[in-house]
Order: sequence, then structure tokens, then C-alpha cells
Amino acid sequence: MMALAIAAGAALLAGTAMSTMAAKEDRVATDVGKSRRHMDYKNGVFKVRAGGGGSVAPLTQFYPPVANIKVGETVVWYNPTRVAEPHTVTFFKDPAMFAPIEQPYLISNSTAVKPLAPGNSDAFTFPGPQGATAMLGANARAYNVAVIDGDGKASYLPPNTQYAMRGSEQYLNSGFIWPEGQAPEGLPPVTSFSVKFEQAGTYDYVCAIHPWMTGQVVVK
Ligand SMILES: [Cu+2]
Repeated sequence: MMALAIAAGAALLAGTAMSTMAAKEDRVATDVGKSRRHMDYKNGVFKVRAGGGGSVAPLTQFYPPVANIKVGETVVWYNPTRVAEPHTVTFFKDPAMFAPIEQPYLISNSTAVKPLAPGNSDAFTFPGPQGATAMLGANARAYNVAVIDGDGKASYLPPNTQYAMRGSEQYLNSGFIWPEGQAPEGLPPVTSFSVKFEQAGTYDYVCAIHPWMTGQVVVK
């Protein structure tokens, strides 16, 4: 009990400098809409922060929440959080196109599922339809850079490529955007998402992990 309390105290002291930085960033975040001072928009590239803060309470918001740009310009999202809290930038028009980050998947009844890495985990398997076995797994369309075009054709793109938005896409996802150098081993090392907007319009997006995180690109 005592040892725990001492350890917690030391961690608190060590975290003080970081908390000051986080407090500063929180202040910046509350300035949204009041000031253009923190806007990073030059040479046709508008940068948006996905998240921020980190050591005390990671921010779950896009900043600036609205990017006003011209046709042919680019928006780049990146994640300045100091801990490994990922975000996605996900565009879709029909709510049915929202991609949950995990889903039940059918597996062969004879398949033995074991954890790859040691740790406190066990695959969540349960009975599926018609005697089949189901397992909860991660949705590749949420974790990866993925697009579903106007005809319903799904494809994946390599991490950190620039995508040219046509406007007819049913779904466009950044994948999990991690702070620089913090993508867990084995996951797509996405640290930014760059979209060039070729058509005027208003493009709403959401973070698939924190659905209250919303943003908008207005292209004129
Ligand atoms: Cu998020």
C-alpha cells in the first residue's frame, strides 16, 4: 500500500513538466474559433491536428474543426498526442458505411485461436449462426487506409500516401493515425493522412474510435 502511494507520488512529480505542456495545449484547444493564430495553412496545404495533449488527458477533438480551402488544395491530418492514442479521419455519406473498429467474424470450427503475444488475453469466440464459431476481431477497414468508391469497390492504400478525393466515394478512411513513432508493432504505421480535394463541396468526417470527434472540410 505504502510502496504504491510512494510510486504514485514520484510519477506525479515526474509528470509535472508534461502537465504544464498539456495545460498549454488545452488552452490552445479552447481558443478554437476565437483566433486564427494557430492555424497552419500555407501554400495550399491546411494542417489539422487529430487529438493532442496526452500525459494527463488526451484531447479527443480535431483542431481546427473546420478547414476552409480552395478546389485543388490539400488537407493533412496528423496526431500530436504525446501518448499512443490513435485517431481516424473517416468520411462516409450513408451511416450504414460506418466501419466499427471491431466486429464478429466467422472462423472455421476447427481453427484453434491462440494469442500471438504473451499477456493477459484470450480470443473472444462464441457460437455463430448454424453451429459455426464466431470470433471478435479488428476491422481492417478501420485500421487501414481504405476506400470504397462510388461503385462499391473496396480497396486499401499504403500508409501515408496522398489521396485525391473525387467526391463520389462511399467511404474513405485514414486508418489509425498514431503519433510519430508510436504505432504498435505490426499495425499499419500511419502517422498522417493527406487528402487533395478536387471538387467543391462540404465534406464531413468523424473519428471511428471516438465518434464524438467530428470535423469538416469546406472546399470552394
Ligand atoms: Cu479519435
